[in-house]
Amino acid sequence: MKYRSYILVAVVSAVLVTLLHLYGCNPQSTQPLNQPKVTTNQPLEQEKGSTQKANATVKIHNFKFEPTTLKINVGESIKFANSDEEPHTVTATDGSFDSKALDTEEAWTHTFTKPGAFPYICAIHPFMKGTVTVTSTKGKNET
Ligand SMILES: [Cu+2]
Repeated sequence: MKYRSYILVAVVSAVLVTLLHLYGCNPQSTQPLNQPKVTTNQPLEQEKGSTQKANATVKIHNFKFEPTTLKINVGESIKFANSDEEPHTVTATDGSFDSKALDTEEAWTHTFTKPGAFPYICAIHPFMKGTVTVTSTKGKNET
């Protein structure tokens, strides 16, 4: 009979320890451990070049740059985002900038440091045209 009560004590102790462990000292252990992790997912738009926030965005869609003409100030940047199934480039006709090929959902940001008009094309589809007009802000607030 003594042997049997030893087993009973042992079982009760084991249950108590388990209960304490689950609900007492560590409530988080009741949550499933195999939750899917989402941190390894890549962002939808892969940034090329500068990671700074762009002042304006040109969407490349349906073999067009939208908007076709865009005015910004010196030192501001434009993000070009390709939402076509085809690869496109943003290539200045004077060679001052070139995004290289942008895949679907890929974006490229360029900062314009010189004033002037910058016509650009898609090197893959040269009929795609756009213009960025960069305005100097020097002396604007001076009299
Ligand atoms: Cu193109």
